[in-house]
Amino acid sequence: MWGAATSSYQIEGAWNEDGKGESIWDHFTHRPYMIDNDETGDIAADHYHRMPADVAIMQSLGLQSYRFSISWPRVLPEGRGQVNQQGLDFYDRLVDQLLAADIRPTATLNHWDFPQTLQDSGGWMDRDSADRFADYARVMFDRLGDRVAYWATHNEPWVAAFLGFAKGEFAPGFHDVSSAYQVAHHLLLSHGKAVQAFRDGGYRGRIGIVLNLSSFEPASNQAADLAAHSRIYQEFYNLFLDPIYRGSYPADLFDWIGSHQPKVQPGDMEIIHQPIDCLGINYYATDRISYNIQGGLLKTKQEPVSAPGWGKTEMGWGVNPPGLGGVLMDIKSNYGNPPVFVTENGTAMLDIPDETGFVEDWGRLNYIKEHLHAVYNALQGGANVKGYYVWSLMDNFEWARGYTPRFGIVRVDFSTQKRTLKQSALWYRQTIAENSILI
Ligand code: GBH
Repeated sequence: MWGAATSSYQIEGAWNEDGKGESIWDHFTHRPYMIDNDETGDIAADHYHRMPADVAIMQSLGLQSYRFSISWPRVLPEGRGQVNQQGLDFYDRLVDQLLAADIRPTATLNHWDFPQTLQDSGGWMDRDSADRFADYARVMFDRLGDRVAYWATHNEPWVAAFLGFAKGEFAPGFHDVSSAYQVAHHLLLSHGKAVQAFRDGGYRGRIGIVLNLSSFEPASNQAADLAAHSRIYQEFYNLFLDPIYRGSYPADLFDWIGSHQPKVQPGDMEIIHQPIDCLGINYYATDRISYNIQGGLLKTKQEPVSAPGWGKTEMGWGVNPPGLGGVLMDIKSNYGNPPVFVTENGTAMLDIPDETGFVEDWGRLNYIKEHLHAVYNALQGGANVKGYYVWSLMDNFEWARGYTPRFGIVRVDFSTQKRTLKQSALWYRQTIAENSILI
C-alpha cells in the first residue's frame, strides 16, 4: 500500500479558529527563542482551509492511503469534556473526501499537539492523562470508526517523552529525565487503554502504534561501546516494544537508570500488553553509538552514518538505506513478525525551485528509491511489510527547525500557499501506478 504522511500541527494552521483550544505546541512556539527564527505553526500550510484541494493533489498522485493526525485540542478544546463540533466536522469531512478519492484514511490520535489545558494540570506526567486520552480516543472512534482503515494511538512516544521532558527541545520543553520515563509509561498506559476502548467498541479497522526506530550500530567491538549500543537500543526499542509485545520493561536498562524508573501500578503492564494489529515504523537514519563519559544518563554518543556516496541531509542526519532493511528484519525476528507499515520515511534536502516553483529534487527521489529497495529486500527476507508512507506529502513546519528544512514531495510556497509537485512526486506517482520501483 503506497501512501504519504503529515501531522496536524505541522500542516493545519488555524491554530485558534472555529473553537480550537491551545495545544502545547501553540504555547511553546509562541515563546521567544524556542524555534528557529521564532517561526510557529499558526498558519503552517493552511491545510485546515485548503483540505479539499490537498486531497485532490493526493488523488492526482494515486495515493492509496493518507496518514494524517488529529489535533486533540481541536476536537476537545480543554482536552476533556465539551466536544468542539466544528473541529470534529473537519476530520469527518477529511475522511469522507479521502474515501471519495479512493484513499484509505490512516489516523494518528497523538502526534504531539497535546491540549495545553491538560498540560497546565500536569499533562503526561499525571497518571490521569491515560484516561483522558482513552476518552478522547473514544470520541474519535465513535465519529470516524466506521470509515478509518488504520488507527495509530501515538506517534513516536520516545520523542514526546524524551525531547519534550528530558532534552527540552520540543514542547512542553522540560529538563527532567525522571519525568521522561514517567511520561513514557503514561503514554504506553494510555495506548493500552485506547486499544481496550477500540476493542470494547467493536469498531471496524485496525489499530497499532508508531515508533521511531532508527538503526543503531556499535562504534567498535570494545565492551564499553557494545554496552553503550545496548543501552541506546533498549531505550528506543525495548522500552516501547517490550511492554506492548511482551508485557515487561527491559531489565538491564531499568537497572542502569535506577531511581529514574517510572512508577508502575499493579495491572498497568497487562493493560499495555494488549494485542495490536500492526506496528508503524518511522525510519530516517542510522547512528553509530559509542561510550561517552559526557553522554547524559546513558553515557553514549550518537554519530550519523552514511552509506557510500551519501552526505548529510539538511537536518544533519546521515543517509543509510540498508539501515531500514535491518530494522524491518529485527522486528521480524524479535517480535514475531507482526504486520508492519513504514509510516514515515523521507528527507529534507536543499530544494531550489525554478521560477514556476518546480524543484528537481533528485536527492530526495534517490533517497526514497533506495529506501524502497531496502523494503523490497526485507520483504524478500520474509518481513511482513504491508505499506509505505513518504514523509511528507508536502513541505511543513519542521518543529524546532521551523520552515527551513523541507520534507515534502510537494513544494509549498509559504508566502502564497501555492503547491507544486516536485520531481520526486512525479516519480512517486509513476512508481505507484506501476507498483514497481522505477529507476
Ligand atoms: C519524525 O520524527 C516526526 O514524526 C515528524 O513529525 C517529523 O517531521 C519528521 O520525523 C522529520 O523530522 O539525537 O537522541 O535526539 C523524527 C524522528 C527521532 C529523528 C529522534 C531524530 C533524534 C534522536 N526523530 N531523532 S536524539
